[in-house]
Amino acid sequence: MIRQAETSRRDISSEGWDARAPAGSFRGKARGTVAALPKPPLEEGDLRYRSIWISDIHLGTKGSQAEALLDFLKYTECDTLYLVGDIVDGWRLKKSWYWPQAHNDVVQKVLRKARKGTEVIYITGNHDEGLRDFAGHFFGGVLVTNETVHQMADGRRFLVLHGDAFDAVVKHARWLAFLGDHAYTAALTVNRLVNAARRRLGYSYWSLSAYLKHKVKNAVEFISRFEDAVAHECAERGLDGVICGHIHHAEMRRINGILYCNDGDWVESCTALAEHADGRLEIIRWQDLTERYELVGKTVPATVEPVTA
Ligand SMILES: [Mn+2]
Repeated sequence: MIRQAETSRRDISSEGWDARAPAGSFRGKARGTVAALPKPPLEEGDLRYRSIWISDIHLGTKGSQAEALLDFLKYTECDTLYLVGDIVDGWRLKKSWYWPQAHNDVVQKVLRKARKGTEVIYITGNHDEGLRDFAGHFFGGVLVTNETVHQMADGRRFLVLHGDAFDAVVKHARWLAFLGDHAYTAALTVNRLVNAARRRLGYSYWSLSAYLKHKVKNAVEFISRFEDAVAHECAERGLDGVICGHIHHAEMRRINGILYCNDGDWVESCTALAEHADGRLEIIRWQDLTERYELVGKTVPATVEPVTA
């Protein structure tokens, strides 16, 4: 059965997820007093992490915050960079070509990092599902794969995947919960087969986010169903946590003993997930970095205007 989530934000903060997070430490403080103090300068590559996860960049669409992402990639450095799907929006590009310089610069920046020693892993999403046929191949030093398991510095093992595989489960959660585990597993398989068939026939992917927009009242419920489904799959596989994207909603919380992490997006919220050298995880919000540091040589204004996808 897909159990009701027993979530607890207390669990996470008691482990120090929030308390020791440098980028998030200004949250909740009076912004007026912070602004009056001189900010520490931040130069290229100053923010070092073991791993960084970013997803849902949607390059090739007007909503993509490519300039902000370029700066984020400039000030951060990591051993492993995970691109967790929907990086290039293949569907939109098929409909109408939109490829400004900044979008090209993001691609170049990532390839440059790969050349200079960063391990770059591209997990496919539903908007870049054309790449799914190339899983297991390297492109310019970037490994393309559909999902992977990441081992944190402290030994914990996390499933890393985009998350669209759970769309059918989210959509039909009510009767699946009633029918139990076998139906849940079957739904995952059906979801994969149906979408593979749609892709071969040239149909576009059934979009959860578009569906959510039509069901605004239920958005919160859908997000929690998604989180429960992903965490359930992770528990089935005996892993400690999961890192995904897809729903454009950054989050880090415990669901039935599983640490559910979502790295958010670079269309609306401009967020990433990062692992520190000791295995500690943190959600990084670009807005927080611009407020906390004096960004030396940044290319975009400090305030990122959110754009709806
Ligand atoms: Mn997606």
